Amino acid sequence: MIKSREVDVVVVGAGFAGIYMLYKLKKLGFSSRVIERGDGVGGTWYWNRYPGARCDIPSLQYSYQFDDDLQQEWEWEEKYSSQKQILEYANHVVDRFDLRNDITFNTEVQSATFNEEHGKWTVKTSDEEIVCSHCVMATGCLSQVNEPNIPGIENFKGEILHTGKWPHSDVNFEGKNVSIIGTGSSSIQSIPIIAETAKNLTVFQRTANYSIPSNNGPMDPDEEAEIKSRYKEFREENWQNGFGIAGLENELLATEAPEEETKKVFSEHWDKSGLGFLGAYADLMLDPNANEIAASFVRDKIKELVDNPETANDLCPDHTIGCKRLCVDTGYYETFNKPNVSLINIKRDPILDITENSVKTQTNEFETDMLILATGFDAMTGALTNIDITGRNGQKLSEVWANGAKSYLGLGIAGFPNLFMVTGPGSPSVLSNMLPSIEQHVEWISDCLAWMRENNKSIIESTESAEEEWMKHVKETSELTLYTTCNSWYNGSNLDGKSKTFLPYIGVPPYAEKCEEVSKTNYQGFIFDKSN
Ligand code: N01
Repeated sequence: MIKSREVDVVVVGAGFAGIYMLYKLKKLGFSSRVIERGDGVGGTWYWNRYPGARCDIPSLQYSYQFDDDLQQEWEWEEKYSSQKQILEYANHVVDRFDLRNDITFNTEVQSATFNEEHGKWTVKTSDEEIVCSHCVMATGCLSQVNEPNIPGIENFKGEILHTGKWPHSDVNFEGKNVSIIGTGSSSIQSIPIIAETAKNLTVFQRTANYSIPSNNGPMDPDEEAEIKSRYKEFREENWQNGFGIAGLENELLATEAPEEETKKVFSEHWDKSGLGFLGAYADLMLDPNANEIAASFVRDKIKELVDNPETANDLCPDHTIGCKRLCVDTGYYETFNKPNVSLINIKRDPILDITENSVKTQTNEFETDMLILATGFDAMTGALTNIDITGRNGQKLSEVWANGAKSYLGLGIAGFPNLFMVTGPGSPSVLSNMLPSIEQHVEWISDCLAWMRENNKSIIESTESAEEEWMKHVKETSELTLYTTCNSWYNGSNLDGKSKTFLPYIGVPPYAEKCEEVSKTNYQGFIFDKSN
């Protein structure tokens, strides 16, 4: 029997966004329910358990700051924490603030429908109908996996795994012929570890990727103590640079520096900065000549690290560095020197078919016991369009977004009243440090809900004109940079049939300022209690 209940707010997803949203709603005294499809919290860090999964933003930054005792007391083991410790942290936060009982696990939201007559949403799961005033979609930017339809894949008799929904039990590669498709961050992190025990590892690469060594290691106690002694200030400083991440601020231009100096600067960044490599100079994502200096530095490194010149050439990307998400690795390129690892450039030798026990390319056949899809996600929109969301006048979100997602500030969508997104398309999200961005959105949404309650407003929605103007600004801002110059999941071009729209907003400080201005002016760009 379908149960039904009514709450003020339904939150979809119990990743870092859903957890903090729930914490804030409880503090404000709103009744709420979080629906989570996994059997535990953690979102991305719950699902992406592939070998080597870790965060490539230092954990002292990729963590909550809303509670000072929490940020002071929690001890990260490494500079870049493993998926395991990040998941432990998510669970710790949930238990510390007593949030677990407000989450319904193992439950997928099937639909959310706005009832115009009552001004309420009905959220349906397989066994429950929840009526609520507001819906907060904390569904994550990288949570709907991309499972490509490769000819013959249904005939494969071995194990098929996806990095984005990795099994919870140990996966054994020993003695197996493993094939992995895709060479993004997930693949680049897992390949060195799989190669340690697999009999053979064959990597099918469609597009080579730039990767910078993480130089990960145990947490430096002096650095930790120094940051913790001025944590608030440290967080505020980071929030002031374009991506909300320390080490990406620089005013020097690569195009104005002598060649010897750029080599020295890039070498220093290669040895210590990980993602911060792109912060070596201010013009790397603005000027193609500057970008090429950085790109050719990395290509030279690849050629130094990889013994076989043909493999090295295939591993050298030819696109703008940084316009696909930069990868950070531990021993990725060096892994191709192992005798059990081979690289197949599928642009030159395309995959034609998957059989019961092999991957067949145009010129070869690779025996395969285990096939790993490291093929990424329907990023930023997939988790939302996968739910049957119906707003005013019966409009379906999947149809409204068919030609590209539109939103006001990545928070609200015209025609979908009382529905908020955390780090939705049109906000800095994936081009920022996600944790502070999540906190900023959750705080903005909770302030708005509290303001509505105080001011007797029951319905909020963004206007079409505010949305159009904002998305125009998102587009224009992206066009000032080199982020739009290649195929990437930032612009939907990783998936056949997805509209090519650049979705993240570039620039944390102006974005945060705009959000503040909107709330200070009684939510300019939103309207309240509109009647039909
Ligand atoms: O996914 P991806 P990911 N046939 O989309 C290829 C975050 N993350 O899971 O480039 C053959 O980057 C595709 O090829 P192409 C991070 O933000 C963070 O690795 O589209 N190949 C590509 O090589 C990251 O960017 C961490 O030509 C196909 C690969 O599959 C994001 O998640 C760790 C194909 C997919 O790469 C996604 O990373 C891991 C097909 N049909 C991930 N379809 C941190 O460290 C796709 N590909 C925080």
